[in-house]
Amino acid sequence: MTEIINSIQKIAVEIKDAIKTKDTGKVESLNSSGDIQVKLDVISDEIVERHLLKTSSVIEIISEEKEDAMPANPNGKYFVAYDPLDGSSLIDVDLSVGSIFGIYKGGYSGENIVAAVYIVYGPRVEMVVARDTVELFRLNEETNEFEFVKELRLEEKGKILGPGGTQKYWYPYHKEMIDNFFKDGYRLRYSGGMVPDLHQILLKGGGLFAYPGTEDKPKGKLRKLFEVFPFAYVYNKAGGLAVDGKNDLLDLDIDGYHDTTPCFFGSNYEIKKVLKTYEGAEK
Ligand code: P6P
Repeated sequence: MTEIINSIQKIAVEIKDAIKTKDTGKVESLNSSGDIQVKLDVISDEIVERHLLKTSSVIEIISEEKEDAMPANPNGKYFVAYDPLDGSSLIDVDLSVGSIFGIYKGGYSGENIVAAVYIVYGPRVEMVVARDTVELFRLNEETNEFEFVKELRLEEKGKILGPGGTQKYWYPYHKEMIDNFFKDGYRLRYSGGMVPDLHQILLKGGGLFAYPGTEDKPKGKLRKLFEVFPFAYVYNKAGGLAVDGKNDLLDLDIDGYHDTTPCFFGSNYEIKKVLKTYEGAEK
């Protein structure tokens, strides 16, 4: 596991440099989820692939940017699913973006995830590593080494709300729930980048991030393997909860590598409100 985390640190430094120097133009291709790719998506994917394929403890990798898994080292024991540059379309408006890594043992499912790592490329470059606890590291740009900052824990109840999905297509009961949170004084914090949005809630004491099922996307938008399971793992290990509206996200399996799911990540108080709202709710 340490070997993988060391590889991810090298990946982060190279992607950080690429973001600052490479063209953010679009390429003529779509990724496996049908998202338009920018050149940095392809560049970042190549950086991750190069490092993980030579990481001896990795047996297989799969990228959000590619249809299928890729064999790595036959004697490895970890399956790594990753989103090399989540929210890349935000780079051309100079907003923070991130890389997400789910580390699985025995195959790809919520139950098989054994660690999660994400990187935030913002005014600083930070890495969060979730194993038994959740640890924050910050890149020392002079040495290009990540330095431990602190352990992260969620409060029982927070004050930040990240309401994703197209509001026009929210189910009525979901809209009422979100409106009630705002009436309770929650602060809206939503950039359109899952990594910085969830990082902010984690570091600012908690709250709720929601990307629900909607009339136009009943299964939500965010991908189980590359985005949802890793952040569900982080939030659970930080003392919070992560659900699809009814089930713990880490109890879910996958039908295909690129499955999506409605997802809610947050402090216990807010997630219990979500569960109560969605219990028996009619669409
Ligand atoms: P919307 C970025 O494209 C992403 O996959 C996540 O990082 C983010 O949370 C979500 O999509 C934003 O989606 O529909 O609000 O633009």
